[in-house]
Parts: sequence; C-alpha cells; structure tokens
Amino acid sequence: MKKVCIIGLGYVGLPLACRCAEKGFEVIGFDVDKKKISLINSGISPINDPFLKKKLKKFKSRIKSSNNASVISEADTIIVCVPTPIDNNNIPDLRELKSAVKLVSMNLRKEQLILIESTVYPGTMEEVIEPILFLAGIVAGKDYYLAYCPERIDPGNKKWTVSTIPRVLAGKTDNCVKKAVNFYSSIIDAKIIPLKSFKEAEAVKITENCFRDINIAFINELAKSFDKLGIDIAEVIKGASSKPFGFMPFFPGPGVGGHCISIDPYYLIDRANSKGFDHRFLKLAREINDSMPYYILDLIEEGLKRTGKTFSDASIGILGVAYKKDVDDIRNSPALKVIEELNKKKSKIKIFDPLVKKLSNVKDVPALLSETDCLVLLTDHSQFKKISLNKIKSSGVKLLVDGRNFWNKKEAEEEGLIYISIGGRKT
Ligand code: SAJ
Repeated sequence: MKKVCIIGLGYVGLPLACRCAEKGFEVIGFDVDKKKISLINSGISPINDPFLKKKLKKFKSRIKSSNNASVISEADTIIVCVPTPIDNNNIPDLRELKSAVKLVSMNLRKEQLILIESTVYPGTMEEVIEPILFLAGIVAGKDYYLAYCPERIDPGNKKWTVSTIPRVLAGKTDNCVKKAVNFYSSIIDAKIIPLKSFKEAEAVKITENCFRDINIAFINELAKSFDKLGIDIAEVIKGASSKPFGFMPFFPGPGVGGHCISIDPYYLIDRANSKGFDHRFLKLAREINDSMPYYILDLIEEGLKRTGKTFSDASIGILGVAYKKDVDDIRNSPALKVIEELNKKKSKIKIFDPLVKKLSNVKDVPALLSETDCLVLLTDHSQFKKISLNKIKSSGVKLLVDGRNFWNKKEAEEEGLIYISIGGRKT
C-alpha cells in the first residue's frame, strides 16, 4: 500500500491525511506538536469540525502520527502543509516551512515525490525550498520528484472540501508534473490543472486571496460611505446580486480574520517591494479591512450616546468571536481587536460564542443578555438565528450593534431597540 507522509497536521494537513487514508493510502502524520499527535493517534480531531471528526474516527487505523522525523524516509509521497504566517512587521515568516523542508532534506531518498502546499510568495520554491533540498545530495527532477500545489480549503464549507476542490500545481520537470498530477488525481474528485512553472502556481494562491481581501475592503468602504449617505448596503448587495454576470457579492463586517486572507496579501506586497514594485492598492485594502474593528467601536459609541451611556459605564455583550460564521477558529479574528479596545475603554464586557467556549465569560445567551445595555454581534453563526429580537429587547438590552447585518433594522426598531448596523440606513 502506498505510503504518504503529511508534515503539518492542521486545518490543511489533517483533512488531507483523512482523505488519503480514505483513498487507501497508509498515512504517516508528522507534527511538532506532541499533544496534537497523541489526540490524532487516538482518533480525536484537534480541530472542532464534525466532518473531520467523523473521517478521522473512521480511518484512524490507517493514520499513524509521530514527531520523529525519521518517519519521513518511509513514505513514497511527502506533503508539506505547515503554516506560513507573517511577523509583527507584516513580513513573511518562512521559519516553520524552512524547518519542515530541512527535515525532508535530511530524510530524503530517491524516487520520493515531494509536494509543497503551504502558501508562499512567488519565487519561494526556487529561491528557498530547492536550495534546502539540494543539501540532501540528490537532484530534484532526476533522483526525486518535486512539485508545488497550493492548499485550497474553506474551513466550515461542506460542499467544497479537500476531495472536491480543483487544484493547480507546477513541477520541477514534466515527470514531476506527471507524478504530482497522478497523486492528486488519486485522492481528489476534481480537476488538477498543471501550470507552466512554480512561480505561476505560487502566484495563483496569492491572487485568489488578494482578490478576496480587496473585494472585502471595497464593500467595507462602501458600508462606511453608505452609512453617511443613508443607504442600506444589504439592500444594495441584494439588488446588485441580481445581475447574472459581472458581479460577485461580498459583505461588510468587523474586519478580515482567519489564517489566510489577512495574511497572504503581505506575501505579495513584500515580494514585489523587494523587486521595486509598490502594491499601493493591496496595502490600502489591508488598511481598510484593519480599520473595521475601530469602525465597530465608532458605531457602539454612536449608539451608546443615544442611550445616555458611555463606554466606561456601559455593560456590553459581545455575541460571537470566531473569525467567521460556523467555525471555532479565532485566529486574527477582528472580534479580538474590538474586545481589546473595549477593555482599554474600561467597558464591562460579557462575551459569548458557543463555538469558542474558551473565550466566553458567560455560559449562554440569556446570561449574555441579562443586565446588558448594548449587544454587539461580531460573528454571524447560523445558530444565532434562534435569538429573537423580542428576546433581546425583553432581556433589557437597549442598543443592538449588528456587525454583520444579521438582523432586520425595521423589525429591530419595531421591538423598540436602538439598532445600528454596518452600512445600514441610519435615518
Ligand atoms: N469576510 C467578510 N466579508 C466577506 C467575506 C469574508 O468580512 O464578504 C471575512 C470573514 O468574516 C473572515 C475573513 O473575511 O473573517 C476571511 O473569510 P473567508 O471566507 O475568505 O474565509 P477563510 O479565510 O476561512 O477561507 C478562505 C477561503 N474562503 C473562501 O474562498 C470562501 C479561501 O479564500 C481560501 O481558499 C482559504 O481561505 C485559504 O486557505 O487560503
């Protein structure tokens, strides 16, 4: 049975490991996190995703995880899916990727297929990865196969999963491409699209995520403008979405969180800058999206004024802290910035997110609503649909700040709430 070693068992690597096991591979998982290793070896997913939990439980007998790098040499195919974050100065931080590739290089043997999935800037394969692998003393494309296939995952998406999302890739040589296409075709029921070189494949991922960041920035800026113009942006998005071509809806919110969209643009900004090009537009989009948590605070302040309260004497309930709906992930969540700023303003803050218990300081919605002056929704989890506006009002809440246009303004005001949304008609 073919053996696959997956280095990095996180949001990308673990679903991939389960999929490979499901398709009959013997999977060797490698991660530096011992706690994660022992959970996975007992069939428990460190990620709170029902789909993943089920798959891991079903296929755990085919997945053996370890933090001993020598397991790498046992595999026919090695896939590197480690995080590629940015540092505090928004500079790409490839340390984890470099150390993972160093481990591969120290355990590399002939005929192995090496696949890199981590998001990188164009040029990384040639300038960073290959020189490290070269130290193994064998040659990519001649002695072993090397390809780059950017990860594509949308956490929480039940339709588009690791089994059904098309993939792009590039190989060092034609033979590398063939090997990589064969491998991915054996685990993915979707198109595998070879591109002409590493740089284009590296650039695809960055392009996809920059595309999202600039479009989210566009709709966030529109929300601010429409607030001044008294235009209901939710209504405008609904109207524009009726155009069957040439428009794609995005939605205003408290900012851009997650481990990709708010990070990846900096990979291109920094790379292009090093070659003398200034991505003013990408940087502006980042600036707009990073301004949104502060815009939420402006909306809260505006609403508190209407209730005769200030930040320091108001009790504020935060509903939802995950970076997007129906996930339990708080990485780079804009809610964290809103909470941080409210703490600075000495507000009394209660927090409840049913998917993020570790950050919740009350046990449920009723506890969040009682003795709360202002309720702020920051994550539009589907289960919040069960919270009626009447319940919010009857609990004593006076002000509702809706960071996701989750509720209906007219209904909220009919309940007697002061309702402020992001890009909703003010008049
Ligand atoms: N957001 C908005 N308005 C929108 C869309 C998103 O404010 O209209 C916010 C979300 O609330 C979230 C952030 O932006 O905080 C990122 O949202 P996202 O939907 O891009 O979610 P991610 O980062 O979990 O997943 C994305 C993938 N999502 C989609 O394509 C829908 C995709 O961009 C990448 O494949 C993936 O990151 C990745 O791994 O790169």
